[in-house]
Amino acid sequence: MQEKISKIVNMFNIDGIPVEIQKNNSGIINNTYKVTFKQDDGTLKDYLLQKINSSVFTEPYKLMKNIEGVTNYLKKKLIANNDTKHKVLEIIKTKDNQSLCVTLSDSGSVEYYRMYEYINNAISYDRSTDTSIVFHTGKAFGNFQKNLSDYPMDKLDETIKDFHDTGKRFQNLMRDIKIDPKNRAIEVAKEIVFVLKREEICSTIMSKIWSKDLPLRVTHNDTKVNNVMINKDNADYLAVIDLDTVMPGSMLFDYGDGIRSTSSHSSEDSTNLDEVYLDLELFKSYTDGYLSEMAPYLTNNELSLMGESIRIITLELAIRFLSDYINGDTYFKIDYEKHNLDRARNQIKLVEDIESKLDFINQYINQSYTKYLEK
Ligand code: GN1
Ligand code: MG
Repeated sequence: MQEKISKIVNMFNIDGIPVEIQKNNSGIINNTYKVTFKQDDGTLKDYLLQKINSSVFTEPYKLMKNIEGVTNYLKKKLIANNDTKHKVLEIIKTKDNQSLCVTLSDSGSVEYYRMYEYINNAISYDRSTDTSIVFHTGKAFGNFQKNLSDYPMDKLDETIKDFHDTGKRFQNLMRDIKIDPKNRAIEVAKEIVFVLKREEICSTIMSKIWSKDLPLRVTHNDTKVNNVMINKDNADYLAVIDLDTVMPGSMLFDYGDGIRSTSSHSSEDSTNLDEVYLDLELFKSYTDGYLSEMAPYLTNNELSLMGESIRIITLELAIRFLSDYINGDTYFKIDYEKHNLDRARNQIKLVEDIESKLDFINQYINQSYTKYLEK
């Protein structure tokens, strides 16, 4: 494996020779490696190599075109705003000036690799209980959306069709239960009933987008806490990463998913369900961070659905993990047989807890909105 990876690494336009390759295990879709180069002057420099999961992202060139467009635009915004504190992902091209290195796997399938500059002096957290880090994670995604608010949406390709169409995810689950290729549906009957009871909320956001009651914006669509690089020195954010799903969408999915992933008291696959609940201090911090950037830009309809969006996106993840379990674990990477089932149960517990706290959540969002609108 190492030998193959170093061959791929050498296809990129980088000075020096690769001296170390380390696998990085965060992220449950693509494969990521940290690669250290010894440069011609003897100093070391790190890069990030990723193998794109091409059964999830079926058109890698379109995806890279999206990322090139968005990162170039964001770089110009940083300069225009005199923002020297934050960074933008930097794509490293291949020696023949392509954004992707294409190779064949041992079984003959086509594989796509890309390289980024490594963001130094930064950490990405899978979970953090530090309210300052959570505030800055919310701020990072709010700032990302704000800076892309005038990016021409027609330049973006849809990298995964119907990605946050929760209603479609629900229908797919119904289809998967019928086919039930691994005879697992019976085992998850209780979870299926939980989802069935909530069918109605699955179409809340998308139906309002179709009726134009909610605006489409350029959104990130995967606002997991580990998709923000945090500055080691001061807990400020350095850069938003994982831009594969940047597409036209609703800010509601970004905000809701940000809360789902930063503010749960336990990790996404924890099986100790008593410890899975929405931590309100973290929720408040993320909301403040997000609204400190985005409050002036939101419509009334967006504002009024922010609380509900947390519940909807968490239900969407429960549905996706459940579908993947029923289908025999073909989408998300798993570490053990029932990993997707544990993730689904975890998200279901989180939905229940969010539901019990919705009044407080809505009240706090309004309070925070008013505070940041006045600033
Ligand atoms: C995946 O690749 P990663 O880990 O950042 C997934 C997200 C899910 C998340 C759940 C393209 O994100 O939608 O919310 O796992 N990305 C894709 O952990 O499906
Ligand atoms: Mg990621």
